[in-house]
Amino acid sequence: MALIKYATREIACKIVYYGPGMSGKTTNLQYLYSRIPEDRKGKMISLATNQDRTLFFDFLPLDLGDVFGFSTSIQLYTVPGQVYYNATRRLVLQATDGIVFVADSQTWRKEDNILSFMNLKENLKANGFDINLIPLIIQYNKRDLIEIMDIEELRNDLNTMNLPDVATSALKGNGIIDTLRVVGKAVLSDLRKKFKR
Ligand SMILES: Nc1nc2c(ncn2[C@@H]2O[C@H](COP(=O)(O)OP(=O)(O)O)[C@@H](O)[C@H]2O)c(=O)[nH]1
Ligand SMILES: [Mg+2]
Repeated sequence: MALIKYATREIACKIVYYGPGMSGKTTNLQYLYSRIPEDRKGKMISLATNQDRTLFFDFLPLDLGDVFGFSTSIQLYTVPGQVYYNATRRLVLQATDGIVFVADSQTWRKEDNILSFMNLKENLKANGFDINLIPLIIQYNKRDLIEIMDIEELRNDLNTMNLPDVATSALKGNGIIDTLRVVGKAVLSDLRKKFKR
């Protein structure tokens, strides 16, 4: 749940980048970090193993400026994708306002994507979220590689709910800012609905 401070007119939202290990979640945040102006970003924190893999999470705070008269910030997190880190994933998902599911488009990652998406569903449920209500978008990453699945195949595997989706290359930076824009929009329109209730 977004933290809303009426007295100081501040909103803080949380977005989690989820997906199988090595799909490009950390690379998403690194690219955003490299592109966002100094005065709009905080320090990026990565807790990684010595093989450079996310151990607990990566964290990047962003300042969105004024939204509905509130000064608004977004905190971006990634989860470790490796199967055995499930307790950590569940913990990082707590109180999130939106999710980007980062799929690896490579043909050989088909099964890993599907398993990770099932794992997301389970962990959302365990945290008391309704997958039909939480702002969720799908990213088909690594589109710059050769042996990749068609978008249609990825949609069949992962997006039968017809969620907003984006094709990206986190390595080249294609579609990465767009991804943040799409999920940010979904989170803010969800917040607006909650405000009205
Ligand atoms: N070719 C290609 N490689 C990528 C892309 N995104 C990430 N990678 C590479 O995939 C590996 C894993 O990326 P990382 O962001 O650490 O994955 P994470 O486990 O999801 O955080 C790294 O070697 C990245 O450079 C992409 O869009 N294209
Ligand atoms: Mg990572």
